Formats: sequence, C-alpha cells, structure tokens
Amino acid sequence: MSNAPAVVPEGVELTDGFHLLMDALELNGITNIYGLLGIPVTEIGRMWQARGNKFYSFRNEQNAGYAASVAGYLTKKPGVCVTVSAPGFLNGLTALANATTNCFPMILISGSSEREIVDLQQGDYEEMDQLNIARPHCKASYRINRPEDIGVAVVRAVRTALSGRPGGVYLDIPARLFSTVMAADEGKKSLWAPVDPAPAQIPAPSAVQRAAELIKNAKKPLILFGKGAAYAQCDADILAFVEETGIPFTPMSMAKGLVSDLHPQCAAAARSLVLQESDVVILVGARLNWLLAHGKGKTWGVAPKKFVQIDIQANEIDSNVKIEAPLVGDVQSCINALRAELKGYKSADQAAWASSVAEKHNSTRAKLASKLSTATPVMNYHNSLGAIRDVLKNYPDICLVNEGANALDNARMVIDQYLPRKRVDTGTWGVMGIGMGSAAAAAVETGKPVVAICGDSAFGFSAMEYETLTRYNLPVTVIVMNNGGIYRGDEASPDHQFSCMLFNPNTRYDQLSIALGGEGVRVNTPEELAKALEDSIKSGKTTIIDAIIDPAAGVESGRIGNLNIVSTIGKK
Ligand code: OXK
Ligand code: ADP
Ligand code: MG
Repeated sequence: MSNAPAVVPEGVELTDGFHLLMDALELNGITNIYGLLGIPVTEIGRMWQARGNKFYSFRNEQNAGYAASVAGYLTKKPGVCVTVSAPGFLNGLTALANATTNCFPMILISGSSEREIVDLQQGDYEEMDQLNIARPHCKASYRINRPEDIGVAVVRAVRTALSGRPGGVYLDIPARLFSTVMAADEGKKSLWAPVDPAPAQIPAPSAVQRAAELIKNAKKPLILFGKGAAYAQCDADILAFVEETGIPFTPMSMAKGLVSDLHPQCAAAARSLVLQESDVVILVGARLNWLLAHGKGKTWGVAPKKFVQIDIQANEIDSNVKIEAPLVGDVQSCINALRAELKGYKSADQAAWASSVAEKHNSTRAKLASKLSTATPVMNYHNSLGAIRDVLKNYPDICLVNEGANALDNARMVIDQYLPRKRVDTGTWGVMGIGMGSAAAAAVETGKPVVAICGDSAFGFSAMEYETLTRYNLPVTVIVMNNGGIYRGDEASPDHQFSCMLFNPNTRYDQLSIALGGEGVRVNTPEELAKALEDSIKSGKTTIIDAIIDPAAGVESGRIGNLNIVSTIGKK
C-alpha cells in the first residue's frame, strides 16, 4: 500500500490535513478545542478560530487535557485536546490516562515526528514514539498517515471514546500530514460522522429477572450510585427507580445530586451504617475499587452481602468480589428494564430498614449542622464550608469543582448537591491539580457560574491556569482554603530548612488573582467568606477568595490517612 500522496492534476481544488481534520471534527459536532499550541500544530488554532469555533489556550497541556475530559463528561461528546509533540504530548497524556480511569470520553491529538526518523531514532526535534507510549494509558491509540484516512481516524476516535465504557483515545498526527494535499472533492468523500457512536446496550432478560428476584427478597436493600450513573444522563429514570422502589440510596462523590442530597431516601450521612448493614447492594455505574474498599473488609460489615451490579463494561463484574446479579448494559437500559420487572414492588416491606436509615442520616446531618455554625478564633473547615453551603444552596445550578485532601473530604460531606453533574472532583485516582481545567470546562460547557473549592496545595498544581480563566472572563470563583501547607500548616520545621509540608505563610492568593487579571479578596471569617462568595457569583467575574483556615485544622491525608505508609523503625 503506497503512502505517497496522490498526484493531483493541475487546476483541481485542493484540501490538506489541517482542513480535513477540522472538517472531520466539526462533522462530529466538536466546536470547542482545549489545548496549547506550538510546533507543529500552531496553525490549527488560528484556523479553528477563523471558522468561528473556540480554541481555549492553556498554560500547560495537562490542564487543557483535564478540561477536555470534563467537557466530555458533561456533554457526552468527546472533549478534544490538541498538543505539540513529545513533552506537550506527555503532559496531555496524564490527563488522557486520568480520563480513561474516570471513564470520561476524550481525544488527545498531538503532532509528532515523521515515522522514518522516529523508527530509526535519528534524533528529531521533540522525537518520541508517542503512538506506542500512549497505547497502555488509553482505550486506543491511532496514527494517521494519509490525508484520505483522517475521516475514518476521527470516526474511530469518536466511536472508541464514546462507546461502551467511555474513555480516552490518542490520535497521532505526524507533522507533514497537516500540509499534505489531496483533491478537495475526494477529501470530502472521505469524511463521515458515525451513526449512533454510543449505542444502548440492553441487558439480557434473564439477568434482569435474576436481579429483580434478589431485590424483591432483600430485607435491607441499598442503591449505590457512581459517576457512571451521572454520566448516563438518564436522571428522570434514576429518580423514578429510587421512588418506585423506596430503597435508600447513597452517592459516590461525583454522583452527588443525581438525586438531591435533600431527598428523603438519601442515606449519604448514614454511609457506614448502610454499607455495613445492607443485605443487597445495587451498584449503578460504580466500581468496587479502592473508594469502596474493594467490596470487602470492615467497611462492608459482617452481614452477608449480595451485589447487583449495573455496568456497561462486562469485565468490571467480579473485579473484586462475587456479583450475584450482574446487569451488563448501559445504565438507562438496565434501570428501565429493572423498573419494568419490579413493577408494583415497593420496599415499604422494609419500612423499618428505610426509617432506621433515614433516622441515622438525619441525626448525623443535624450533628454536623451544629459544627458548621460554631464560631472559632480562626476559621476551620466546618464553619468555612458551612458558610459556603449556605450561599450555594441558593444557586443549585452552580457547578462545584473540588480538590484537596481536607478541602475535598470536608466539602464532599458539607456541600449539598441538588442537581445531577454539578460536582466535579478528584475522581477515581484522587488527582490533585484538576481544579482549574475542570472549572474552565464546566464554565464553558454549561454557561453557568462555577465555584472551585481547592486546598492551597491542590490549587498550587495548576495556579497559573487561573490566568486562562481570567483571559476568557469565565465566571469562576476559586476559594483557596489557605491553611498554609499540605494537609495542615503547623508542622514544625527541622533545623535549617522549611518543613517539606509547609508553604510560605505570607502567600497572598487574593493578590495573585489581581496580578493575573482577576478579582481577589482575603477573608478571615465565615461572614466575610459568605459575602465575598455572594458578591463574586453576582459579579460574574473571575475571582479568588483567599480563605484563611486554621493551620492546625487539617488531618494528614484527610479521610484516607489509612492509605499512608509510615516507618516503624525507631518509633516507640
Ligand atoms: C456524609 N456524611 C455526612 C454527610 N455526608 N455527615 C453529615 N452530613 C452529611 N451531609 C458522613 C458519612 O456518613 C460518613 O460518616 C462521613 O461523613 C464521610 O462520608 P463520606 O461519604 O466522605 O465517606 P468516606 O468514609 O470518607 O468515604 C470513603 C471514600 C472517601 C474513600 C469514598 O473518603 C473519598 O471519596 N475520598 C477521596 C479521597 C481522595 O481522593 N483524596 C485525594 C487527595 S489526598 P460515617 O459515620 O457514616 O462513616 C492525597 O492526594 O496524598 O493525601 C494525598
Ligand atoms: P465512582 O467512582 O463514582 O464510584 P466509577 O468511576 O468507579 O464511579 O465507576 C463508573 C462505572 O460506570 C465504570 O465501571 C463504567 O464502566 C460505568 N459506566 C460509565 N458509563 C456508563 C453507562 N452509560 N452505563 C453503564 N455503566 C457505565
Ligand atoms: Mg492546605
């Protein structure tokens, strides 16, 4: 098969790789690209904008990639990130791998060196075998070698990113291809959009019956929603399933708001009780991974437990423990098939269970509520987040971005979510630095204001990206929970050096905001915090609120300190 570009007769209208790639992306409904330009892709940004599309230019490709992945999660269209070769590709790859882990649809497009040089390792400018380096970290890695293949490559990338378990796809484009020409009419014929790229996957009727039987015979059933259920965008069906069955539910962090945290069947504040005492657990788009203690151990109590698992990925079933009733299919098809099979069933038979769960949930919430309004000389996580919660409850459609350790774990507990897909956080890996990219994508793709609650350490990972937010005038309020260090800010420093866990106590994030073109305010009390947040939301201006938090307020690694490793040598 020849790779040589076809010879085009004189006078025939031409197109090239740049134009074919843009035509193909537009044909697939892509209008926003997130990226960072340079050799060999600079031109594509200008040409993309010249078509009236948006190119969001970032300061580091990792954040552009986080933005693209969150755009994919929120829109169910693949988020597209464009980078230069080698280091730019590698920065983007971190985000592509994270997207694949989170099951967010994303396409990373990177320029690359010519094959004849890379394959002989002849030392090209930013030479790297990107195609093969990407392959283990995403759903698929494709290289395009001929202009007439750009159409099929984009279709493959879109379908692979969206179908089945969503995830990341790498598209490798050797530099020369961008300017390789072909006849425009032939080029046009080479482009198409995939038909139904994310087809419904219907569960087997036998599987539905098996699951329904298990649920009907349960005494203490529990529904557990994961971000796969949020991604599915079948919110009405989910709510109907919850209310028709009367079964208590608890959400994983990004599934919060799929059914409101204020719903009477919400058991989020009775988490330990329901995980330990339930007898049948219905997992809906949630993996039994580390976030759920792999489905075993004290988190799950000693009572015998049977799992129903709804997941589009067949080999996710039995990944950690035996699943008695697997339902392999997309959430919407599975939920509606279950609803039909369970018609007339109501877990009112488990009224005692439902009311004991509700009692625990409500009493724990009440106990926390008192902490949220307790004044302290210096703000702590409870009274600062309590002030934020009281403001945000008036803005249910604001998207909350959340990262950090204590800033993450406490906000996940305190800040209620009322609507689906309004909370974006550190996800399955627990990634620090997702904040600014996620906030950019949430603001761009939803058109709504965004509030990002970031630990000061987490914010530092992508702080320069704040200039990206101000440049596009995005209505994002970043609340930096400034306790002066990683986890906390009061660690004693060893002789002659600053503790490895501390930051400069004179850091002024509010002034950083002003320096980067935004609004900035430092707050010391919950009242000041509430006012600053309200003012920022109303102003629609990109703002940093530098919230001073007691340096002693944090706990090492937040609620996952058990994962830390400490040496026993020399310890009494
Ligand atoms: C929940 N709870 C509440 C509420 N919601 N109480 C009152 N009111 C409300 N609204 C209760 C809930 O019942 C639990 O109490 C407790 O609060 C904690 O709830 P939750 O949902 O957070 O549960 P838990 O145990 O923390 O969940 C485990 C977990 C979670 C692993 C899923 O900790 C998590 O998602 N962690 C992510 C950590 C992470 O990714 N960090 C990244 C940075 S750290 P009980 O009594 O019912 O148990 C890092 O990078 O290095 O350190 C680093
Ligand atoms: P969480 O961390 O919130 O528990 P996970 O990311 O662990 O959620 O799990 C999400 C699961 O949802 C993945 O196993 C993925 O295969 C699955 N999933 C994603 N989209 C769908 C869908 N539309 N239908 C069914 N399962 C889905
Ligand atoms: Mg901190």
